[in-house]
Amino acid sequence: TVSDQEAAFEARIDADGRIEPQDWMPEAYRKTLVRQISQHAHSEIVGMLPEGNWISRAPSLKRKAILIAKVQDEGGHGLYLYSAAETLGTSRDQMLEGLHSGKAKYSSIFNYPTLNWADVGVIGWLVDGAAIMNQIPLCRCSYGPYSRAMIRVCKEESFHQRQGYEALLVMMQGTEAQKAMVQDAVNRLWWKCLAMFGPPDSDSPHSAQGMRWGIKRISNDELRQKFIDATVPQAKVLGVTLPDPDLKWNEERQHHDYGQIDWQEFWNTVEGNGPCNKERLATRVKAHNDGQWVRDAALAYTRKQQQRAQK
Ligand code: FAQ
Repeated sequence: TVSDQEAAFEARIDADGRIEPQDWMPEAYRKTLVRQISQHAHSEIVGMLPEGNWISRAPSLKRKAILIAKVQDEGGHGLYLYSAAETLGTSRDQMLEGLHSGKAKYSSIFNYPTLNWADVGVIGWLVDGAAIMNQIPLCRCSYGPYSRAMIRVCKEESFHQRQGYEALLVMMQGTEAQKAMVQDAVNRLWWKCLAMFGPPDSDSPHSAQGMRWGIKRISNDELRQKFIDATVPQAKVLGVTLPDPDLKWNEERQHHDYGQIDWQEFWNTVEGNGPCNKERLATRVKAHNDGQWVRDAALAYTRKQQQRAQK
């Protein structure tokens, strides 16, 4: 009966076991996973765009090769995640329809422009850095396919983070103009990266249930704090200032205190009104439509193969 199945599910969650696609699960568990995985997958795919804009303008062959590899990795992450969502019964077409119609969410961070080359380095250092901080606990998420996808994603993200930090270290040993570019990129992106962890715990509707189900292991605010504590010494080595006058070590808490995040600006961006939302969505829809011939050709080829096999 359903109540037996529910009891088995609860027992598995309590024992910190994994739920697999063929297992019974409450509809609300399935729904929340599809919501989060869809949002995560779309973030990877839309996240290709701000950096993709710099592939043709990378300052050297080496930087260009690294950047192409990184952007390709992000496409790959999107595909693992769409596959993970398929195991929950939601097709890739359904998810793409949600993205292209503006209904589905993706990370707020990708709605800000990349204005100079240092933005590419800062995306690696801070955006991938924040992504890793959030995704390491997801490697222990209760849903098997999602947790396993995260292991490989995290390995690749850590290469992304290192390449960004290294690119910035080189720029910080360069000319005054190069150093100013790095500082400018940090100034524009720092606060947006802090918002990547989601709203404060007190204002996060999905947190309590997500924690209860072992989808979320560490809360939004705790991860944000860990990220800040890890980043401050890295900024010092780099020689940049993090743009927050309230940022300082609190001996009693053994953490850094920090200033107020502009949550109104965050929600405004999440709701579709950030500086680049329209441009990002239009680019994505165009890329999808321009790729129609590839999907048509692949389907025609498969059909031909099937017909031949039947003869
Ligand atoms: N942007 O109740 P909560 C990357 C939404 S990394 C937009 O706290 P939850 C790698 C949230 O969906 C970025 N929306 O929700 C890369 C919910 O709305 P809904 C992607 C946000 O799910 C690097 C509402 O606010 N990583 O792409 C954001 O418990 C470089 C209430 O929030 C992931 O997605 C936001 N920042 O916690 C690629 C990781 N924050 O669904 C390219 C997986 C919250 O009710 C270049 N996701 N919202 O309409 C998660 O861990 C969680 O979903 C959270 C949010 C922590 C993001």
